[in-house]
Amino acid sequence: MSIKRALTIAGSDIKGGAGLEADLKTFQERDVFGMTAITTIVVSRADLSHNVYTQPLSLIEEQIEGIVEVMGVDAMKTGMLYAEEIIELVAGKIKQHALPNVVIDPVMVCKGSDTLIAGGMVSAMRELLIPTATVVTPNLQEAATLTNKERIATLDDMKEAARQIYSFGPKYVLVKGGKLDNSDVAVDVLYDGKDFELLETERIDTPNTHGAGCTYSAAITAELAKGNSVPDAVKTAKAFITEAIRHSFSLGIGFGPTNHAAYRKYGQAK
Ligand code: PXL
Repeated sequence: MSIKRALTIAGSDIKGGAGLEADLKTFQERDVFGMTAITTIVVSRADLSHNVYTQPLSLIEEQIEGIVEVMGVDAMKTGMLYAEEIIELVAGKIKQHALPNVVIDPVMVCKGSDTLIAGGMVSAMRELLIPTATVVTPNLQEAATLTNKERIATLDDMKEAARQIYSFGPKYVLVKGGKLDNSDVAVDVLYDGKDFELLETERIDTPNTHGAGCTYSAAITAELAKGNSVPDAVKTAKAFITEAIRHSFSLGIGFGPTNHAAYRKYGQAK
């Protein structure tokens, strides 16, 4: 049996809907073997506060070294890295080991909390991490922050942001427009430095989208691990996340999770 291996370098979300928990569930659903290097542990409480516990740099490094030595990697993604030093470390490891099929999800904030992640983080992402990306997957807020814009309000703004982010050095940019104003479709823009491809689905109105970005980028990672091209990987992943949002549910306190099993159970997986 030869199963492809997907690594997530990400934070743990104790609620199980986002972070490396979402990644592992998605990897399993898409039939790749999931592995983790844990950067932070995010603890949510009943008052909707989050506490983020960063793991020591040496521990993060040792996890990545161990995975490379013992398991090998067919594709990988990054999620919450949280601190400038962690971004630097992870970007260095991706380069040092020439890790293939790198999906960078430039996570900056969690839903329900507006504390932007520490200062030098954004420039470290721009200068060190995003250049390692096969595909970088900002949402509208992340794309605005990365390009020093107040906000991204139109499809043209999304394209312009994609152009600018492409100039940081990734192979592809996917700007996710799920929250675009006055839109009844969820349109994402994929840019390869030449052409724009628009991926459009209906927009599903639900508060239960906790972990949607993690899940989408994990699905892209899984498809790349299996040898698919970036445009094909993104299309399958978009269908996967659309079903996961359509069949999302309320669970616990706060925003509910997406349904990682939905594409298999109700979608077009067969
Ligand atoms: O969805 C962003 C995110 C990423 N990673 C971790 C998180 C969250 C949001 O809760 O907890 C670990």
